[in-house]
Amino acid sequence: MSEKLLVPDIGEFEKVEVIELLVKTGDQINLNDPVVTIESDKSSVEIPSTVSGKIKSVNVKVGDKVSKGDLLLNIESSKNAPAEKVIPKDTESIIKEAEVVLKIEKKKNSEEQPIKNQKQKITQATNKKDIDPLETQDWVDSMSAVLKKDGKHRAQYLIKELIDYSYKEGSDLVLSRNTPYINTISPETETKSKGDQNIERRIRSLIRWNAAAMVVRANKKFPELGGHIGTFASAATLYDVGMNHFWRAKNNKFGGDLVYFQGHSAPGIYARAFLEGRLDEKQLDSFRQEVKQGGLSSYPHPWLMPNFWQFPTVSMGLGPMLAIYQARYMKYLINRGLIKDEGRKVWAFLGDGEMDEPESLGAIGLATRENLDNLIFVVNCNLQRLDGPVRGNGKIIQELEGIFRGAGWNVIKVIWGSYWDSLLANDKTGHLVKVMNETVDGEYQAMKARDGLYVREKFFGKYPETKKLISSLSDKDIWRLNRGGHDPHKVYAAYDKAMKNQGSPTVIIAKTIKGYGMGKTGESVNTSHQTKKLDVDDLLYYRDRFDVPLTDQQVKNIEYFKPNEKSPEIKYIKERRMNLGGFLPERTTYAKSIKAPSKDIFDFMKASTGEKEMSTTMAMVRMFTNLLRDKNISPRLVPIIPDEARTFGMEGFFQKIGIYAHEGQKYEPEDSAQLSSYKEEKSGQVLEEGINEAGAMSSWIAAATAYTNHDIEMIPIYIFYSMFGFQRVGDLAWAAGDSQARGFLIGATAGRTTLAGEGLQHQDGHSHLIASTIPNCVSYDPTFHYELAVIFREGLRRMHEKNENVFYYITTMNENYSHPAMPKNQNCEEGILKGMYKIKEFNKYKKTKIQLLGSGTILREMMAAAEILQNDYQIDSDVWSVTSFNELRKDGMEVERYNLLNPGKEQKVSFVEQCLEKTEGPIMAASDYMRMNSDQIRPYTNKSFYSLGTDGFGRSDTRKNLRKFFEVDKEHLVAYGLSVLAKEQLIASKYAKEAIKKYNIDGSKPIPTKL
Ligand SMILES: Cc1ncc(C[n+]2csc(CCOP(=O)(O)OP(=O)(O)O)c2C)c(N)n1
Ligand SMILES: [Mg+2]
Repeated sequence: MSEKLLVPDIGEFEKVEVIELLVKTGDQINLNDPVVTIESDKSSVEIPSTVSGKIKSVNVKVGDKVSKGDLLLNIESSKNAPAEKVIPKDTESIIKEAEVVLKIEKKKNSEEQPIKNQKQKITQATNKKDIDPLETQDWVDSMSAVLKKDGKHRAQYLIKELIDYSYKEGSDLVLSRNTPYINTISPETETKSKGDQNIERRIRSLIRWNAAAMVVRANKKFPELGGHIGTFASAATLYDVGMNHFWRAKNNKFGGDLVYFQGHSAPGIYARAFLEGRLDEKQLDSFRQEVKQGGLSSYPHPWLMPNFWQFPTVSMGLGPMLAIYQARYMKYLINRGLIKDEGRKVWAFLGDGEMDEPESLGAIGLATRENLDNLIFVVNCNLQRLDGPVRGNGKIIQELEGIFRGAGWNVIKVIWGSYWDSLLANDKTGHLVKVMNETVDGEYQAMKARDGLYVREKFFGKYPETKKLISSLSDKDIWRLNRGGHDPHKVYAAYDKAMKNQGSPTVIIAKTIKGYGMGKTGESVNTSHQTKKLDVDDLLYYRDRFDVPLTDQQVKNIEYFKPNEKSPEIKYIKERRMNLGGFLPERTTYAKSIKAPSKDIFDFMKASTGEKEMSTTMAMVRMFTNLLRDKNISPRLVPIIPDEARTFGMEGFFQKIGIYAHEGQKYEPEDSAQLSSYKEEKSGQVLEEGINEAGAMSSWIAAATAYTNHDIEMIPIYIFYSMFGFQRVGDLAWAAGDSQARGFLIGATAGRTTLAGEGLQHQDGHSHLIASTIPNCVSYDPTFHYELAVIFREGLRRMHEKNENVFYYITTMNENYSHPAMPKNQNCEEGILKGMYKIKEFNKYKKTKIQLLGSGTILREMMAAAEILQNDYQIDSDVWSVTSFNELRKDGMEVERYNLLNPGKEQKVSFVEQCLEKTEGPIMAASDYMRMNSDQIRPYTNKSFYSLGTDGFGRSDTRKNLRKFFEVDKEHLVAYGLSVLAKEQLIASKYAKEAIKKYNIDGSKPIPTKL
C-alpha cells in the first residue's frame, strides 16, 4: 500500500529548512526511523517515519523550506503491520505497571494482620486541653479495638476519614505530622540481631579507642592539625551495626550499597579499617598529613584517597542532596536497562546540625515523588552542632519527623535505648511520655553533661508519677538509661525495617550523645565538637568506660590497640564483612571505556555554514543529534536540563529519546499532535530536573561518577544558563572535582553582552574564572562550530575513552552568525585544544602591526576591528582565536614554575609565547568576560599586553548597546587598538584621538564597574 509521509505538526514554525536527508529512494525503513532533519532558527529536529516500508520517492532536498503538511516521502508500506494497530510502547508499559501495582496492593492487603500481640500502649497523660477525659477514653478504647481487630491500616483509614469529615464540617485544624517522643518501633515488633553482642561491643570499643587515639596522637605531634573525636563517638553504634549486618560491598556478584559517611566521622571509619587490616599504624599516624604519599585525608576525599573514599561529604548539605540524586540515578539506570535491579541501597549519614542547610532538606520531596525506597537517611541527632545545641528550646527530632513525614518519607525514630522499655511499659498514667514530650533539647543535653542524680531530679522529679516510676533505681541505673542511637538492638531493628520498606525513602532519626563516653571534657558539653586533645585522666576514663584492654602506661603513651589476627574480635569483624561481600568504603571501577566517535561524525561542523547563521548552542544541539546516531555513544549520553530545553532549542530530544519519568506518562500531553511533544517515559534518557540547578548538578555528579559507583561509563551533559551554573552551584562543582567526575557542563546563553535582553542577574561575565579554580576542570569559550566539534570530541576521547579524571566546561552562545570552514592550517586543531590559534592575518601595509586576541563572540568584534584598522588606518594585525584563557594560563604557570625551579637547564617556552614571541606589535585581548579572564596570560609573554573585558554588572539592552557600554564592540576595539599603538609609540596619538571622536566615545565616562 502506498503511503505519503508528510511534515507533521512542528508547532509555531513555518518554512523550516531541511538540513539533512537521512534516507534515499529504495531504502527499507522501519516505523520511527528518522528520515530528514529540519532546522528552524532556534532548533533542529529529526522527523521520524510513521510507517515501515520501502521508499518510493524522496520529495524534498537539502535546503528546501517545508511547513506542516508538505510531502516528504512516498513509501510502499509493509503489509500486515499498520502502525496504528501496534500498541505504543508506553501503553504496554502502563498496563504492565498497573499489573505490578495491583499485585503489590494485593500482597499488602493480605499481609495486613490485626495487631494482636503488640503490647505497646501509648497513653498520654491528661492535660488542660482535654475538657472531657471520659469521652477521650471512649474514643481511645474504640481505636484500641480497631487496632486489635483490623490492624493499623484500618485504624489509620478511620482517623483520616474523621479528619476529612471534620474539615468538611468546618474545622481547619491541620493534622499533626508528629508522633509522641518515643521510638517508632515498639519493643514487641523489633527484629532482633543475630550478632554476638558481646564481641560486637568489644570491637566497637576498640574502634572508638583507636579513632580517638589517632586524633589525639596527631595533635600531640602537630597541634595545628585538628580533627574530631566527638562526632564519631556519638555515631559509632550507628556505623557498626551497618558495617556488621547491613552494608553489602561491591564485588563480582553484586554492585554494592553506597554509603555517604558523615564527613567528620572519618576517624572512626579509619579506625575500623585498621582493625580490618586495611590500614596500618603508620597510616593512622599520618592522619591529616596528606602531603606525603599515604597520608589519611582529613575527611572523605576521593581525590586524595581514590581507592578508599567514594563520596565527598564534608561540606555540609551536599551529602544529603547527592545521596538523593544518587538513589534516583540508580533507578534511572535500572529503568533504562543499563544496570540490573539488585536491591542496592544508598545510605546517607547526616548530622542534626547539618539538617539546617537548605540543601539538606531541599530535595526530600523528589525522593518521595520518585519512590526512592533504595534510599535511607540516618540523621545522628546528638542535639549539638559546633557552638551549642541544635534546638536548645525545641526538639530537633520532632521537627525533622514532621518535615520528613510531611514530605512522605517513612520515618523511624530511634530515641530511647532498651533500658527504657520497661519504664515505658510501666508508664500507666502516661506521665513519662509527657515528660519526654515536654523536655526540650537544651535540657536533654545538660542532663547528659551531669549525672544520674541530676536526671533523677530534673527529669523524673517533674511529676510524682515519674518520680515513683524510678523509685527503685539507683542514680547509676538512671545514668545507664541509654539513648536509642547507642543501643545496637534498637539500631538493628530500625535498619532492618528500613531495608524492608517499599515505595518510599526512609529516614532514621537517632538520638545520641555528642562525645559519648568522653567524660567531663567532651561528653555532651558545648565544646564537644572541637575536642581534639584528651589529657591522661580523660584517656584513662575513656579506656575504663569502654573496657579497652590497655595498661595505664599504654594509655599514657596513647597506644593503638589491635588484637592479633587469630583473636575472636578480628576473626569476627572480618567474617562479618566477608559475609557482606567485602570491605567498605572502597572505591573501584570496572567500567569499560567508550570508544570516541570517528572524526567524520563531526565533519559537517568543519565546513562553512555559508549564508546560514546559527548560534553555537544550536551547533551543539546539531552535534548531539548526530552523536545520538553513534551506536556506542548514544545510549550513554545523559542530557540533563533544568527546565530550559526550549531555551536551548533542545525540545527535539523530548520525542527522540524521551524524558525520564519512573511512572511513564499517565496523561496525554497537551501538545501530543506535535513533532516535539512532551514525552515522558520510564526508559526516557533526558533528565528534566525542573528549576533546580543544585539538583541537576547532583544528577550530573551521579552520572559523571557512574563509572565507579555503578561500573558503567556514562556521558552526562548538563546544559544550563551559564550564569546559573558555577556561581550558583560552585560548591557542588568543587565536590565534582573531588569525586573525579567525568562529563560535560555546558554554560549556554553565555557572555555578559551576548545574552542581550535579560539583564544583570542573567548575564555571566565570570563563570570561566570560577571554572578555572577547579584544578581538573577543563574549560573553553569557543566561537565557531568547528572549534566546538574539536573540543567536544577531544573531551569524549580524554574522559570516556582514555578515562582521564577531568571534566569539561564549555560555554555556548545564543547569538546567530555564520560560521567559517575550519582553517586548513595543520596546527589549528592543536591550537584550539591548547587555547589559541591564528585565525586571520592582515598584512597589507607592513608598517605597523598589532596582535589581536579575541574569545567567544567578542572574537568576531575583534575580527571586524582588525578589518577597520587595516582599511581605515593601514594597521596590520594577526587575529587569534583564544578558545581558552584558562588552558593557556595552566600551561604558562607550569612552564614558568619549571623554568624557575630549573635554572640553568634548557628553559621551556609557554604555548602563549610559542604563538606570540615571533610576532610583531603589542597584544590587545578581549572577551565577553571580566578583564581578569584575558589577564590570566599576561605573565606568560614578554610583550606589552592590554586587556579589555566586561567588568561590572550586566543590564538589559541590545547586544550592540551592551558591547558599546562595556567597550568591547568593534568601534571601541579600534579606538583602544590605536591608543595602544600610540602608547607603545608606534603611531601618533592623533589617530586614536580621531577614532575616539569619530565613534563618539566619551573618555570621561566612568568605568562600567561603577555604573
Ligand atoms: C557547609 C559547611 N559549613 C560549615 C562547616 C563546618 N562544620 C563542620 S562540623 C560542623 C558542626 C556539625 O554539626 P552536626 O551536623 O550536628 O554534626 P555532629 O558533629 O554533631 O554529628 C560545622 C559547622 C562545614 N563542614 N560545612
Ligand atoms: Mg549534631
